[in-house]
Amino acid sequence: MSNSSANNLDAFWMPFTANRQFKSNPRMLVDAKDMHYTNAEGQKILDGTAGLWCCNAGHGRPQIVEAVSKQIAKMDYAPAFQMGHPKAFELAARLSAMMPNGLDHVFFTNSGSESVDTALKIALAYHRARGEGSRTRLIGRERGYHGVGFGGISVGGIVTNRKHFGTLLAGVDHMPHTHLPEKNSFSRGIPEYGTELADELERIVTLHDASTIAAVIVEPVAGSTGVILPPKGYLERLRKICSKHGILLIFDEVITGFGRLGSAFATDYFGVQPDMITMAKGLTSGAIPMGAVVCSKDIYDTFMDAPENTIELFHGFTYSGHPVAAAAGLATLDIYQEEGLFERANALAPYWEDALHSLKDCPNVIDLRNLGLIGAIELESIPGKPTARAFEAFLKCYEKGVLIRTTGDIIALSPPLIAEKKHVDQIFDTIRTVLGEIA
Ligand code: PXG
Repeated sequence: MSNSSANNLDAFWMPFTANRQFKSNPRMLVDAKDMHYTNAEGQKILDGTAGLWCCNAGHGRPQIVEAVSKQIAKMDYAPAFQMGHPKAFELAARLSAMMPNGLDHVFFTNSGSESVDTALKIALAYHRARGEGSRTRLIGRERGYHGVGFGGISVGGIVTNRKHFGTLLAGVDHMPHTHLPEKNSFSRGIPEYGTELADELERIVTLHDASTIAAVIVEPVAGSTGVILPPKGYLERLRKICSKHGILLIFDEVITGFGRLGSAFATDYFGVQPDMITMAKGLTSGAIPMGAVVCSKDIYDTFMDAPENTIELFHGFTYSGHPVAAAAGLATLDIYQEEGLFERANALAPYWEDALHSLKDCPNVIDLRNLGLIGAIELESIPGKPTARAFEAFLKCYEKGVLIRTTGDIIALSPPLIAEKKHVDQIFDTIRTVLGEIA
């Protein structure tokens, strides 16, 4: 037996974390309720990030706790293949009812990464089922984040993944990102310039030929790489180009789903309908891991053309539609609905926007971006030390009792949708103070 103790932090190899930095000065969270965490020192920390963009209903919601407890006591697990249980069907039906018409079949996963890889596989198998098996290319975008599976990092556009993990999937191409600071800095909401960047998809189609392309995947609003917004009309144009060439359009709504923009999904916010939507995070308000891919009727029906006793899609996870996760999902959707949390986010968004843009004159702020209850503060990097300034801001905000998230030198904010004006004030007052202190 190894000599373990509660204070030994060595064994846990932490994800996406500077392990040695953390372990030299741990930030340990031990409790969570509504808008706040409590750390091991007993300090209350205001959650400016909804965990990691996931706890949209806030923390420690009794309805979710009760639903999960009841389900785990009643039936902890049921085989996901060739067997079923009622709650997965119920949740799928509820989700499908939240979707625009025609997006009505739900495949369950356990995370955003699994949702993305699932959607990409469905796209490939769909074309093959239609007799267009030559459509094998996948198109993503620079600075896209689609999780950490091999599919996701291949269509994603993050340099470090390309540097560290080899050649990735073959047959992937990328559109340019839509971050145009020279034209769009300090835009409020959707930026004006850059619609024509969607036409790069036409160039890529011309290069590879439409008959080789299966799908295009984008985040309607890119989150992880620093909040990159789609220029006015951009997503509409992508939709048109995809439809024209028989290419499936996938919206990765892992962060934009479940009210983040003040509507149920980004597809509603932008009025642009993809063929598939990937989701996770807010599906259970972060309480239990769960993800899903919602597909169009056309995609589902295409698979259902196969002989009746065959497995139509050769794909699935041990925990697809896990009963406890499904119970958490149902309770979460109830909360969203009963408390009108998406509408509430929408109502708070103008206040949020004003509060964010009040930081314009703070030291080293070179851009501010927002949509719904998302905010980004881009800081001038310290020469030769990229990421250092934002990380210092992160540490100082934490000391002062506010949790923010940073990527590169960008501060990204996404509070739970139950946030009130006083929380918004505390988040931005703290950041203003900290930016002054670290100038
Ligand atoms: N797609 C998108 C658009 C995401 O934002 C994933 C897929 C992957 O989800 P999973 O559940 O496999 O992690 C994500 C995840 C951040 C941050 O701070 C963002 C994510 C995860 C962790 C941190 O920006 N997004």
